[in-house]
Amino acid sequence: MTHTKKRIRDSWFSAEHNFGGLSAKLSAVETSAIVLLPVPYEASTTYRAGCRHGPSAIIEASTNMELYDEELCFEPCAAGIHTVRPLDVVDDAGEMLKRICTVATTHVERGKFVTLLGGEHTVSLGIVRALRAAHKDLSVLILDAHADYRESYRGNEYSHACVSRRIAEDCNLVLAGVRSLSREEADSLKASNTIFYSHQFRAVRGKTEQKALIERVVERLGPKVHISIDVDVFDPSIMPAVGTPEPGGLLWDEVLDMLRAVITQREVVGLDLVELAPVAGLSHPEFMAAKLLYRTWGYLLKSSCGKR
Ligand SMILES: [Mn+2]
Repeated sequence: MTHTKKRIRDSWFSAEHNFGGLSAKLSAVETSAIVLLPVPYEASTTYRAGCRHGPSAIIEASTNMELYDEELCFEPCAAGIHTVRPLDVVDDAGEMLKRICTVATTHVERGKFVTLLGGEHTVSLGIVRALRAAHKDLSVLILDAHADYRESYRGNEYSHACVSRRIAEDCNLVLAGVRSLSREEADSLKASNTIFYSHQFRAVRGKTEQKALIERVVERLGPKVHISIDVDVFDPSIMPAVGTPEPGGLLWDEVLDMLRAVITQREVVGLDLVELAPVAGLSHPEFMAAKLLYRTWGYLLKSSCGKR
């Protein structure tokens, strides 16, 4: 971390409050390849609340992060990252998803790579709808400790606990890193062959076996992919700032290996990162989430250079 960089503590509406604390030139919407859409929506959290504070914590952490990527040897921010003003939140999930879809569609139609920053996992449905309209045969890879595959939960079909079920109704769904689900969810997911459990990753011995398992995940995806990352996919020892932590999760390098493999072998058309609920006194979770986004954009930018 640089010690000279000034922390930016302005309000959401300040022009400087954008991902990476980028200059106006590097964050103008017209010239940015990447558009970040913060959605501090939280309505159906069932355990520890706070994911509505995730977007602001991650963006603030990102303003203290090095913008040179030491793995990729370039500065992904040179492609431009525009941070949209956080969406106004309404309680009604149907209305919230409509708003997300409208804003995401505007940017997708302008050729931007849209990244949604939640908030609770329900928001992913909004960007998936926008991408589905633009790309037929969309596959969605969800990295999550929870299957979230219930038909409805506590009478709410738009609960975070149903998000992958809703996505599977319209897209080819692949779940990875799961370690918490009901028997009914396990039975239906087994039948559709779309689930990779965290214990499968934990059981691999060495890089060759790990690579083979990741290849099986990639093979299940069609040519166009949206990636949805619920940060609770990570082991709680490295990512404690989540509403419902589950032991036995994935590690930093494993998630990067999977993202790198998917991005180099498929056309990734969208991304979201959700469910970070900051913990007072801990800053590594939001730094990790900011770096994860930045690294993923780096993979995407490198990969699209190579493909053209
Ligand atoms: Mn989850």
